Amino acid sequence: MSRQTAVPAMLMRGGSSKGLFFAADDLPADEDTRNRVLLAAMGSPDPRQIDGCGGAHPLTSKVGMVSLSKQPGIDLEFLFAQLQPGNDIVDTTPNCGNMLAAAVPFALEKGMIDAQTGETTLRVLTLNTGVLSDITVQTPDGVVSYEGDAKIDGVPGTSSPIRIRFLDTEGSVAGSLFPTGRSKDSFELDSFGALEATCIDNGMPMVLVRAADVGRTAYESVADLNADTELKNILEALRLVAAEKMGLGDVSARNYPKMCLLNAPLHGGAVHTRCFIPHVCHDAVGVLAAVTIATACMTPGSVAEGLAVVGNPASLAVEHPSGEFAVALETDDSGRVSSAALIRTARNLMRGEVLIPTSVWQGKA
Ligand code: NQM
Repeated sequence: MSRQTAVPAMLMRGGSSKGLFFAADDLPADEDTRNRVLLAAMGSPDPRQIDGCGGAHPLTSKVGMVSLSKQPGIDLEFLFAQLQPGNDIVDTTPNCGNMLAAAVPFALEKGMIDAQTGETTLRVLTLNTGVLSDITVQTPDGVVSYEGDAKIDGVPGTSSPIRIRFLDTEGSVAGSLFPTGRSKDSFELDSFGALEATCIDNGMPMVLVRAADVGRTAYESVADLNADTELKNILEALRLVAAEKMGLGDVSARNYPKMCLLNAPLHGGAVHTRCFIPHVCHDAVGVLAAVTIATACMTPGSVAEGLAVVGNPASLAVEHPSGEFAVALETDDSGRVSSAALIRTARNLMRGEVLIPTSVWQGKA
């Protein structure tokens, strides 16, 4: 018999992210104890996460918690937690559209809710920010299917498609789409001078910068950008002042706003990007980050103006280091983006129990 506390869990890939999924009821109800359990499960704050299940990278150091909803018209509630290799913060403030993609497969695998035959669509409330989405998973014979023809860049091979339609992403964390009140601001940085940026939140708070304005192209490799300390220092200085102006306060210990360099598309898409989340360069682009960037491309006066090539809002490709991310935006009569649809894939990689030292949690009474 193990002297540790066994907590049922699944290791799941959600889009181009990966992490542990739990039924919320299987975790401690008290938030401080729950956070200590999650840190132990993932192995943070050790940067290598050697004593836990985390993958020593922000994209593989994530947790999803799922429960049935008691609210009318909502099927599931999803809570995302970002843990970082290297610190002991369990951040449940921002969204993660990639991990969200695995929430419905997890609930179906766990038997929380019955699948339909063919496809199963559930309405999911993301508790982090209150965002609602309709998520459709392929369930031939009433069982989740992971095999199919859908390809998402940043993940090898093909899988069964998961359709996500976000219903209300505007101002998810910052309260409004343009939290500074403008589609473009100029910031005076001590170390750099004046720098123009668009501060925007359509599901993810972001600060967008023209790559040329910081002497870069956004066509550099992820490895080169991760080694570019001068650039990272400029972006962090901008992030801290922009966040204050966005009403987000002191974000030095937060993983948002995300930073993004923009340039003209190279491969027929709408725009080319290099995102920082916020201190590591993303190998692809986040889901709600892509929705937010695509929204900026449609906005007159943003820093994307003059770079972005916007044809049909129903098909906007955000180019990133490992390919492109297609977003379909719907707009209302005033031109405001009212919903965003996209395809992700996910896979259950392992199911079992995560073992937590009893000094961290003795389990439920
Ligand atoms: O923007 C990375 C990811 C994400 C978040 C990050 C995400 C989103 O690629 O919705 O998915 O921005 O830290 O998983």
